[in-house]
Amino acid sequence: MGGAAKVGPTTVPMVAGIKESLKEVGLAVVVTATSTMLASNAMAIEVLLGGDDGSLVFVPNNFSVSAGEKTITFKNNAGFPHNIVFDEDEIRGGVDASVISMSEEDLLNGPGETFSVTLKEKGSYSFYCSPHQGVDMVGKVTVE
Ligand SMILES: [Cu+2]
Repeated sequence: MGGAAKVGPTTVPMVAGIKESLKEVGLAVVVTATSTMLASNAMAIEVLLGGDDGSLVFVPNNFSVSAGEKTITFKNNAGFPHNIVFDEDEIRGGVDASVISMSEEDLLNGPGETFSVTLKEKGSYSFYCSPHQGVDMVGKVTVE
């Protein structure tokens, strides 16, 4: 309890101090860099491979991102191995599915393994997990 009580009084003066020193160019640069870092983290979207209940699904399986701004990170959660293959017949024309996909044979085998992709062209893109396509492990992302 004593330790927790100290946090408030200690934190408040530090924040006030940073705001006051914004006039100093050096510190202003540090503050700007920190804000940029937070913004880019907020731009990422994480899609879980496999539901917490072990179901063979993408979570979420239908979502939107802004063109070229968000990195989509697919992360092994349950029921792996999984992979992510964009359907060449169901993605925006002119985009090479093989460039944004894992290969059909390539698999994420371990817990927490990831595959990331950034989509730059607007349109809708359907994707599937090749080991589980037969049980409808499919998803769709709309790039706006
Ligand atoms: Cu799968």
